[in-house]
Amino acid sequence: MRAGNLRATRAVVISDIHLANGQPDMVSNPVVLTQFINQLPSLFPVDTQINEKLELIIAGDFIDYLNIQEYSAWTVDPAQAVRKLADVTDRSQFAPVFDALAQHIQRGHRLTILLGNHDVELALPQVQDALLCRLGASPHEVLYVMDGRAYRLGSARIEHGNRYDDANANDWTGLRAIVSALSRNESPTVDLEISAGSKLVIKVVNPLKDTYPFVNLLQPVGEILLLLLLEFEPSLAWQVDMLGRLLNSKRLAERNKLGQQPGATRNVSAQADAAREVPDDELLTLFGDTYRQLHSQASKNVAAGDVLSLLVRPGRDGLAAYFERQAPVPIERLRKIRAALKRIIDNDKTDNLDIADGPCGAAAKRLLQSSEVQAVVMGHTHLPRYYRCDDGVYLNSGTWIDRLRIPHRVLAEGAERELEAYLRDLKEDRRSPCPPTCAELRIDETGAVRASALHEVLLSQSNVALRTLKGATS
Ligand SMILES: [Mn+2]
Repeated sequence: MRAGNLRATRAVVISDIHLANGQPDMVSNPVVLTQFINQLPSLFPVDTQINEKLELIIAGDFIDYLNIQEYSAWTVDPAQAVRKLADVTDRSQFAPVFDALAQHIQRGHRLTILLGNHDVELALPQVQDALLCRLGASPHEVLYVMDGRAYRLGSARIEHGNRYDDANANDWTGLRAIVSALSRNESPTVDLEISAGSKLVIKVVNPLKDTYPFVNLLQPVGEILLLLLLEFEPSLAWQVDMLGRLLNSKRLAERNKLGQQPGATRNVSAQADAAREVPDDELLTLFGDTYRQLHSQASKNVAAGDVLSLLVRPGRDGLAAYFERQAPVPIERLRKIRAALKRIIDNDKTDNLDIADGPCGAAAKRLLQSSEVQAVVMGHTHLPRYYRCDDGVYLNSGTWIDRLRIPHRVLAEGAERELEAYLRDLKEDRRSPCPPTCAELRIDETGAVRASALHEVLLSQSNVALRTLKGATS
């Protein structure tokens, strides 16, 4: 049986917007988002003959609580979490985004918000109330899907996708107990298990943002990124043991390569790891002991207080310090940086849209095997995707943050000085990001997915326009 819908729907999915107030902003042009929401009815006109409804679905990581000051991996106090939300919605550059959403609801369109891994606080009842209040909406007018289920819209299944990334999975069991208590203004009696990914953002990525404003734009946060950061800031090296332990649990990210149905999500960051990966020979040659230490940490659980003593502070031998005193960066170091960056790009397969890669892609293929499921939409990876097979279609809605495009020429052998110039530009926060993307589904009144597409959203003058990358919906 298909999930009941009985209403034709033109569904637009966006995700991974990461609105926050930590500097620098991950979304440098919120005007595009505001315009996009304002123009939804004309960009995606509904078929009035069949009484089609327009629905905007925000599929996780809408707000980035990990990047709202004061930084914390989890804000359980509802009053503080509400204040942090207001710190984002009140910002002059983001307020129009929320005004546009309010207008979207006022016009009678639908809004559905799913939970991600950077905005777990949106599950708190007080935060949900505050957001409704900001949008001038009643509980009936915004659908929150924040209990671990996939959003079922006809034969489509929509979810953030972090369920298949053990290092960033949500502790739904703990969260449910907490929100149950908070909905009655009781005090929660359990602690949330905070994911290893959240800890890495707070302990390593955020402290380096002032010096290297692009670090939180590099995805995914993992071993290669840490090798890169070690080349940026050699002072990190004395803590390599700690990083290795954190990584060990971060490497859980690669454990569920097949996108299998996960086990219990309680204690997500404390499970034993799986088989060791094969070490990368080139990285071993270039980075030697550092790589060995990061990569071959004995399996240890990450305890709650384990990373508290981790201290990340830019030093005199840091890349930033070289730039400051206009000294040339040693070639050897640039070569290591190149090796790490190359792997980050290769991992991304940035230009391949029509693949179902990684654990999210594998999970989507598995979900599509059910005859009831015709389309799966996820976010989380920040990589837009449109993959079609006999069973249906998998879309990834991509991201609205400034996704870096690293020119291949600066990564060529012998182009070390060009790489240095590129890094210097990045350090000055000169970016040329990829455009944001959205996924679209047209679902008929029987619940069948009739059409699907992946679009880029481009700003021209003060309006936005769509460029369809894959699929077609009209
Ligand atoms: Mn995410």
